[in-house]
Amino acid sequence: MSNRNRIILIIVAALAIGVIGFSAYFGLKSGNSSSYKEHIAEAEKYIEYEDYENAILAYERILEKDPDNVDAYLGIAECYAALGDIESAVGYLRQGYARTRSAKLDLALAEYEEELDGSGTTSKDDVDNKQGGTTVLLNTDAFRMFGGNNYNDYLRSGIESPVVSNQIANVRLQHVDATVHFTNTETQPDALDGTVINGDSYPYLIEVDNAMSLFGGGYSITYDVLSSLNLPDLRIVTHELYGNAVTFNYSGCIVTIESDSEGTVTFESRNSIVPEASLHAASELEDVKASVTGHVIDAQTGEGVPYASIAFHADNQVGVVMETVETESDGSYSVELEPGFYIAEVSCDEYVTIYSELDLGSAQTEEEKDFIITKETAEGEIRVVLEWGTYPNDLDSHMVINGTDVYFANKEFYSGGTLVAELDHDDVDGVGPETITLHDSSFSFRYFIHNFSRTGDIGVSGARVTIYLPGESPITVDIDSSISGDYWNVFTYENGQINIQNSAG
Ligand SMILES: [Ca+2]
Repeated sequence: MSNRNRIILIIVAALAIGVIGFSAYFGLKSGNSSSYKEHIAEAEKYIEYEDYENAILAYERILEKDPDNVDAYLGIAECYAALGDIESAVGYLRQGYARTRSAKLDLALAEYEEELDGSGTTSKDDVDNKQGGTTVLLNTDAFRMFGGNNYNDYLRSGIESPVVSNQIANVRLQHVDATVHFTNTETQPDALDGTVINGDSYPYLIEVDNAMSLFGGGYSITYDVLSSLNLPDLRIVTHELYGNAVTFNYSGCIVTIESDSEGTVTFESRNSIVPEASLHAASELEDVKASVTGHVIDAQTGEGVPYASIAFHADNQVGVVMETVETESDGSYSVELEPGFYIAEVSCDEYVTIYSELDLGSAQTEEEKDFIITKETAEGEIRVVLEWGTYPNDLDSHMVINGTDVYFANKEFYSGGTLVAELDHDDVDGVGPETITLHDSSFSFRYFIHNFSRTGDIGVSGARVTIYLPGESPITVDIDSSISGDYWNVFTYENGQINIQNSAG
């Protein structure tokens, strides 16, 4: 993920000329006969993510069109109750009952009124614990970067100018709120030469601004929840600087985070991450091979592709082939590679061959890498495949054709009884793929991505969209990492022309 900008297929952000510039938001609001079903599906998915504010907005959109919709009143009341705001829940139910005289609303109203009389106050603690328990996930991409990157690797992924004083060089990372520190140590005596950082050296210390960014965000995390993540060597220790701290080893990092005496960590906790590579002399790191494992996955089914061939080229796609492997019957593969930069050429009968980069830092001993490939498209078909990193959990692809949005809540679009476009499935647990196929390329459309779960920023999601046209090389668009907000406008397709946007929506 750190090195995507090197790939040859990359499409640089281009200004789309003559593109209709309406905001991505209106794609969601576009009215049509199935919008009720879509809003219900949206609201239910928001509830799954405990994003009650957006669920309420989705129910309110139903009420705008249909003020007598009993399910929408009930849904809103449930959301407010989940937020601990029983008074608002009761308010909505009263309003709904006054309009509809529905027995269902009357019953719910009685239950909530009883709860309101009983407790009087809201149960914010319950809500916090609930959120803490379900949204916590290990930020594996960050740990992999901290454990594997030397100075050259950080340079490639983007840094600000190093600040050197007292023989310590502090390097601020771009796109990641963290500082990496370099200095000469016993194991790395040549890390710094005056103000110049040696490209092969590892930071002796890394600090993140927000300790919770290591766990997918949020306010705090208890020791119980940390324990549920199965972190190797996790324990509470006394620390000379922090007082109490939790410590664990993960992905080549020794991690220490300030905590209270019970081991609870908050977003403000001071922290230090030490890459184990910085503790070994350079000579010990030579001849260490990385074991790379993963799957080749079919973009439409999400299943492994058996007997696909992966050729690992050194440095670039016409470079020497260092290793070739074939996937097993479940689509899995494993290979041992020297540290370095590779282009993997993935091919299989009836599938479009892809080229994908693989960056193995010199301290890396394990790497997981999946490759997503898709069958050749038929004449007149266009297939668009979305993939991304571990965070956010849920990005959604949207293809808007003639004002109809094809997305998770409306997976198919028919015209005159013929299926024109379909979403294969909604990936909700990170990485992808999520694939939309347009069966009739005489239709124009625009394609955008929505950060549904918001468990991470879209700009650093590593999102990549690959556009497959029959008989042509696939076009790859990697998200511009400066994009913020919840929407990414990727491209439009009009009159047979693809116009890359790669802009915030
Ligand atoms: Ca999704």
